[in-house]
Amino acid sequence: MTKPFILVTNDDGYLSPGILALRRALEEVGEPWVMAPDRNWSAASRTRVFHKPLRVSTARLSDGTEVHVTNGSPSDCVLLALLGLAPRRPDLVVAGINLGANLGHDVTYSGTVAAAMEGASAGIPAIAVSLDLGSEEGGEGNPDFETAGALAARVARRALAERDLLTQTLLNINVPRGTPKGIRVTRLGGKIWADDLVRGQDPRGRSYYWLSGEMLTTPPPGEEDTDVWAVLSGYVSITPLHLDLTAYGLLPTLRSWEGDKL
Ligand SMILES: [Mn+2]
Repeated sequence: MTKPFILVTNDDGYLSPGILALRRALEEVGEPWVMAPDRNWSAASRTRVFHKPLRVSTARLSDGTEVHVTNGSPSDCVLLALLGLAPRRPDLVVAGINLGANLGHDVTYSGTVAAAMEGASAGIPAIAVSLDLGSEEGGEGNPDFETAGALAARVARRALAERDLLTQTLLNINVPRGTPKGIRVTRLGGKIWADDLVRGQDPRGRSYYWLSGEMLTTPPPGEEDTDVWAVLSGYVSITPLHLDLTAYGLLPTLRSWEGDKL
């Protein structure tokens, strides 16, 4: 039997230690094939580069394995692979391991989740894997890729076994800091950042604005079933997501508007 073919990508760029750990962990599950961005696209969401040509080259990770690298976005990586650059259609798309959690409303900013969305949109089971670094995000830190990698491999095996269930759906996995207390299957929580605008002046006397903020650090009470609560409480969170953003609850009320005179 041929091994499952697994497309691996990320939004932190191919030099991120997260993709190295993910690729290695997925070798236990199938045949990983990497197409990753040549730079950091964090918070790029589902960007699609169509105003300039994409280039693809090969490079090597620090363990010597060959990867494919592009100037395109995380979503472009998946599209390039699906539209002919991968040797065959992937059985699974896995994005990560992202340096920083992707929880609640943040999933719509995330390039990691967007790459998994691209897989889901093509009808391929997909997984996004992110590691909470708290305030260390973007800094030095000492991320524990062992736990996140092992978890990604375990969920990948399950996703492949349930592939008929996971069409048009992705699994958003977030791993907490420290040793996880367990696994929670969750719904999306809310806003996890208290936004802040930092104003300053550059050396030429012009104003600049830096969009910044503080991440929530305590689990929001009354939201025990959410991804935000789970990760801030020390649990691994698995949230099934789909691309249908329709607010079904509003449809019956809004349909009365259909009778309005134009
Ligand atoms: Mn990222």
